[in-house]
Amino acid sequence: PQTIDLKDYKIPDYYIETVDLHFELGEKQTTVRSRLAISRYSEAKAPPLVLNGEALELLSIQLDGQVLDKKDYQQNPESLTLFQVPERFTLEIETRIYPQDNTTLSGLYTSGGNFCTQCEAEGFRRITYFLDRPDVMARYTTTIVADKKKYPVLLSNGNLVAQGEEDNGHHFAKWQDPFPKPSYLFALVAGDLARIEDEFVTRSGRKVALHMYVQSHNRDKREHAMASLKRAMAWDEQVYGREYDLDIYMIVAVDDFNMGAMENKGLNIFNSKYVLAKPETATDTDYENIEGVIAHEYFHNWSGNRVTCRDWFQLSLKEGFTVFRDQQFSADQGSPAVKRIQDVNHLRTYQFREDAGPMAHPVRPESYVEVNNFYTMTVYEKGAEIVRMLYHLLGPEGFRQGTDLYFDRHDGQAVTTDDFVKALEDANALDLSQFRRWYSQAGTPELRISRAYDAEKSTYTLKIKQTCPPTPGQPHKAPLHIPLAIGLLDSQGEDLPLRLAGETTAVTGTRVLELRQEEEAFVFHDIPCEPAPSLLRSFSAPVKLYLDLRDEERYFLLAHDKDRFNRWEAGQQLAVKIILGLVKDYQQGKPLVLDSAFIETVGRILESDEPDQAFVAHILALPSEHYLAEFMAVIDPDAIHETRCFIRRSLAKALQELFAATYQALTKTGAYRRDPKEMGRRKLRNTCLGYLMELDEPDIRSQCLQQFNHADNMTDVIAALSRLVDIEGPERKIALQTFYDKWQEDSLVIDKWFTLQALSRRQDTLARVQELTHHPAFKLTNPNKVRALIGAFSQGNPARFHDPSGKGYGFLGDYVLKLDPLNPQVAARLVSAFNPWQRYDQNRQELMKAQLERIAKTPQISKDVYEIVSKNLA
Ligand code: B3K
Ligand code: ZN
Repeated sequence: PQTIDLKDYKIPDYYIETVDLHFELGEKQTTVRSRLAISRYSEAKAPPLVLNGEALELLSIQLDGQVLDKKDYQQNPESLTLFQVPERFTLEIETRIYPQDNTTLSGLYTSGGNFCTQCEAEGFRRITYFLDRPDVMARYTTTIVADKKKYPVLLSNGNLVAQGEEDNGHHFAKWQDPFPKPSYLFALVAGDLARIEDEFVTRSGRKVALHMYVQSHNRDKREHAMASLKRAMAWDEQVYGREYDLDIYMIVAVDDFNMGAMENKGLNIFNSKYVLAKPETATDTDYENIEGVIAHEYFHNWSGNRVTCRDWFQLSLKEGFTVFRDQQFSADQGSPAVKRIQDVNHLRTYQFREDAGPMAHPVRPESYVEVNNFYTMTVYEKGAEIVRMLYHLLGPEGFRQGTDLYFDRHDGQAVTTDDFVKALEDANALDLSQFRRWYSQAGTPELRISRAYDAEKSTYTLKIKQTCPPTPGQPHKAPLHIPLAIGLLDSQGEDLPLRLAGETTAVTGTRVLELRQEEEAFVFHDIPCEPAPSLLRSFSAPVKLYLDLRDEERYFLLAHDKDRFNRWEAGQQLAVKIILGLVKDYQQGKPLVLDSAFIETVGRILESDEPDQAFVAHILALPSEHYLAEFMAVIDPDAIHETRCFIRRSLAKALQELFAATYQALTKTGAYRRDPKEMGRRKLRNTCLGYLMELDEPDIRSQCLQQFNHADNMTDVIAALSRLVDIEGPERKIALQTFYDKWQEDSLVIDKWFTLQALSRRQDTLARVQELTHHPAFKLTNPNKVRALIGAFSQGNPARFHDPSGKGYGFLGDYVLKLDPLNPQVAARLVSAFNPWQRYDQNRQELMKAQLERIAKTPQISKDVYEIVSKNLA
């Protein structure tokens, strides 16, 4: 397979101004007629016109009304080349495709009997021949013809301009999108779907019809998504001054979808998992995810659609920025500290691991084999962190001025991450040249900090050294421009006023230091006593921080820091240190003993009157096994798992009464509600239940089963079931069967049933997962099912996946190979579970490597899987 390089980017030789599409949808085949108005850009020469196309049957081509002869063009599996074309012309192409057989879920395919599309990144070329690249922006008109009974709903981008009946029971709809767009934002939907209508009035008074389409049995699960959409629309007006621009905004939910959702202009298509919710079937986390994804896709209308990417190397231009926007939005809906904790947890667990492995790449990658492999944690989440750093550096107002200029300057254009930074720079008269390295340099920077207090001079000095480990293709790194938010606490826990040498006034509260050198020192004056340093507040930069705090300082920060993120972080650091210490003991066969100061602290937190109960629950949660693994030179999944379980059990034993009393005290009063307070209550209560279940006592087990049986919402049901799946007692089987019997018709709920079993701590989990792949509800062609079972097992259950026998690896290898011919994108995601293989012991390394080699030498693997596997073996 061929590698595409950023340095080879050239502006297109030809542009397409208008696209007129005509679809005849049928059960067996679909024909697509496209009329393109094309004009040459390069004037000096007349280069051949090379159109992208894959899996297409070419029926005919006409140039300015003349049927072309075979000798006028050349057809390849991936392109169609016309050698001689005029400066301006009309090209008419007719192709035939087979959506019913399209298991890749890219291009036009069917899901549950309905037609839908997914064109990002390169799916449009699977519908018709085209210049399928984001810098070719055209105006689209789309006519859809289909059987009226089977497909009463016919949708595409923009406004409906005509509809009517045809003979033989067919009908048609014609849609016109006034905004020029790249082909990846094209969408079409046809099917039998229920429509739910609402309306939003923009602040300038424009009425926007909001239409949501779901399968009719899901009608009762639509409210939350619709309400979230309206909140997102209002928020984008208030916070970014961005209004919606069409008269209609449509959302369609489908069950078969490769990712979360897609921001097609005016016609978002969603994985039903991110739309459908009612309290009985969706957890609080599901509700939060839906709100976040609905907002994310909506925000793309400006950050992505009105201003789009020049090429796929610029993907973070829209994704990093839009993730940052959805994070801000979600923070504003509930507890900002909790949102930040969740996002940082996710980043540090998965993005840091990616950045330290064979797939490490800059936020603006330099090359790819398959662009779909670059919809990564790095492009999305680290990309969002870069935008967040800009926000810290510019402040809220400067940042807003920058984004206003960006949207203004580039509306209707396809641009680069550099254009984004330039707009922020120009609006603020600030030099961001060093900052730009964040886009081109891969790897997680490390900050080593030492501190010194001089009582005589009343000065406090922070010495900071920054480094960044080498990553594939980047052995040496240059220093970055890093915003480091800090506070210094006096003995009462109050922030000291901070004045640096040379300054006349002090700043009270958090202050942002700007690091630029490999090594630098900051000297603070008038510091009356040795302070406790609270560094990297709210995680102001995506870096690893090394600072040798004493335990008592961490306990102090956990109790007093004004920055709530750092309070949580102090607790996490304590837990990491204790767990890693015990991991060593475990490896050396020593008896495990849990530090009593830690137990006391956990007790105090449980008893505290902190009103944000979700925040308390996060403090009580031990770092995940994956996150702990990041701290080990050679990852020992058994030791991590056993030690972590030991600590949970020890805490439960020591604090049993307190956990039980808290669980009782947090019992629901009144009817089910879903607001931040109630969600926090449920979260903390279920945290207590989780600890109590570590004791595996009959009384507690029956209490858990009781909760499982009587809860009126899925959050509490899942919390109970996720503990029951670990135990040996009879309650496990009973609960799993009850759950299945009750929800077997609800595919999204059954996904949860698969996942909980895949995540079970039990020794026989792999055998059970294998058995479940033969369950009638499991479908290899449905990505949600694959992720729920195989994805959860291989990426969410390290103790069982990394069984030293290698059986877990063999199982994953088998399924990668089974899935690859059907859906390469999802197969590539699965195989990525092997990415950190070199971080394990010799035995596991060899076993994982054997699977990678087996996959690599399988004939005809997709370029998606090939790219991941070959980078692993390089
Ligand atoms: N832009 C889409 C992702 C498309 C992924 C293609 N493999 C969803 C999103 O990020 O909003
Ligand atoms: Zn996105």
